[in-house]
Formats: sequence, C-alpha cells, structure tokens
Amino acid sequence: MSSPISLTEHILDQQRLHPDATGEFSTIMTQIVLGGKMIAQDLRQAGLLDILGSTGDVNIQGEEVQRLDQRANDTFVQVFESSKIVRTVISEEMEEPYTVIPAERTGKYAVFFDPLDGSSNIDVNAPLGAIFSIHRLLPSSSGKENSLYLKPGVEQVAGGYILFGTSTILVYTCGDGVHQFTLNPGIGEFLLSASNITMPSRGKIYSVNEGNRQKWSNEMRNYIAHLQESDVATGRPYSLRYTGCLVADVHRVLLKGGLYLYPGEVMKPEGKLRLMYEAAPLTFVIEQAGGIGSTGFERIRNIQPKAPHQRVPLVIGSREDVELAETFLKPKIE
Ligand code: AHM
Ligand code: MG
Repeated sequence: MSSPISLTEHILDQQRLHPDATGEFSTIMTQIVLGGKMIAQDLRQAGLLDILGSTGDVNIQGEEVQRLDQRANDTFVQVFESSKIVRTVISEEMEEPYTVIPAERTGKYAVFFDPLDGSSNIDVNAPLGAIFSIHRLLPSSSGKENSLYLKPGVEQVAGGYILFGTSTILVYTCGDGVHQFTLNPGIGEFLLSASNITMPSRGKIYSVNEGNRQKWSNEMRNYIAHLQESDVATGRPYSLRYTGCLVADVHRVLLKGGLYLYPGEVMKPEGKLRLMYEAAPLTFVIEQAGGIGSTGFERIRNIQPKAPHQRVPLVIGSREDVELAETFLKPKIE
C-alpha cells in the first residue's frame, strides 16, 4: 500500500516544479486549507452551538445572511489577515473588496471566494461548500484597483472548492490536473484521495431548479424536455438530481458526468450565480478534467468581468452534454 500524501506535501511538491516560486502561493493554499478545516469543525457542531439561523442582515446579493455565512466569511478573512500575503480578498459576503495589504505595499495575489455555498442547506444538515479562485496581480500595475483583479477565468492561477458532505473534501487545480483530498478528522489532515481526475464525456444526470421552469426561455424549456424524452440510443431520459448546493452538484458532475444548469431567466437574463467566485473557479476545475463551463452562449473562461459580484448563467459539466445544451440555447442566426 502506498503511503498517504497530505495536501500540504502535495502543495509543496507542486511548488518544487516551479523553481522561481517564492512560496507565497503555497502559503495562500495552506491558508485556504486551514480556513476549510475550521469551517468543517464549526459545521460538525452547528446544531449544538448557537450558530444557526439568520443574522438579520441582507448581503450585496440581496440575500438573507445566515450566521454561518458570516462566520465562514470571517474565518477566511482572519486566516488571510494572519500572514498578510494576499493583497485583496473578494467575497460573496462583502460588498467591497477587502484590502489585506495596503496598496503601497506589494502583494501578488487576489483571492475570490464564496465562503459558504448552498446557504439554504445550513439549517437542514444538507451539503454545503466553499469555492475559491486565486488570481495573480501585477504589483507595479497602476490604474484602478478593480482593473488589477477583474480578469477572465482563463487567467486564474488556481481554482477549487471544499465540499462539506458526508466527508469533507477539497478539490483544486493549478492548471496541472484536478486533485481531490479527503479530510481525515482524526489527524486533521486532508489526504490525497484522487489525482488527475478525468470526467466522463457524457452523463445521464441533469441538475437544475426545475421550479423555475415558468421563468425560463422557450429554448431552455425545450432543452430540458429533450433530456426528459425517452431514447434508448442516447441514454435518455436523464435522471434529475438537485441538492441546492452548487458545489455538491458540480462535484457529482465531476465524478459521474452529466451537467448542472442555472440558466438566465426571461426577466433576469444574468441568472443567479456569480462569475468570479462560483462559475469561473468551478469551470477551471471541470475544464481541467475534460468538461466545459458555459453560459449557454459563450465560454465562462473567456468572459471579461466588469464587476466583482457580476452574475452569469451557468451550464457546466460533461463536454458532449454542454455542447448539446449550447446548440439549444445559443440564439439562432436567421
Ligand atoms: P449561495 O452561494 O448564496 O448559497 O447561492 C448559490 C446557490 C447554489 O449553491 C445553488 O445551486 C443555488 O444557489 C440554489 O439556488 P435556488 O434555490 O434558486 O435553486
Ligand atoms: Mg454560492
């Protein structure tokens, strides 16, 4: 039996592949891991501690902030504050980017994160996630702070997620394959549980909030109807699975194939999910495993962001499934 590889060792091994690396990136990854472990510990005891329920506040997204959302956000900010390597953190739970290192000092990285994804699952002991994306900044860049870190997904240095499910797992990519680590709670370490994950080119499951059907375009309704039709040759009808936690649904897609969709709606074409800390990092992971992330019209990785909390429609999963969805969803040129 081969000896277990911890996530810390894995990060350092990756660092050795880059002789010019200063170790700053590895430290950031280690901080994310620490934040993930602290949040996992909180979630394990959530029903026993007084940390469930709402704070009474509404976030930048117009959504009710849960106490655990706030606590997870504070946890990540604190770990980044402790070593002052990340220059800026941008979170779903903070209206403005948070400057860890004042502008006059250097700081090569910005981290985008969704500290607790799937908030509606908090009070019912269903899966939750955290999503992160790391961008390299040009320290000498001048111009508006926003222009330093609002970069397309294709320029991410790393992207990944933590899934707080029946076990806690961390999945990440630095553009060199997708690797999965499982938290061993006894020793408090994430251990490598799958490396260089490749996903099926086509699946049998779709994941979407079908309660929104009346709000969708005809093209979207036609695509879902297509998946629900019987056709033995193409493996239809597809099964529907939807957890209410994007990370959990995308993780299933990564391992089993198929696709997750949160489309735009006729009255809200931008959809619900956020480009920089939901769609882009998950697309980085899925594309490294052989899949595709798309809006249905264009590829997520190519979108030039205009604002930190920008929303995008998301169609993500197996290559053939997403390509077919695009043929339904792309506007037809008459
Ligand atoms: P959140 O980051 O505020 O939790 O919102 C994102 C979540 C996703 O995890 C999930 O897939 C989706 O929103 C669920 O939304 P809905 O309840 O509209 O289906
Ligand atoms: Mg989210």
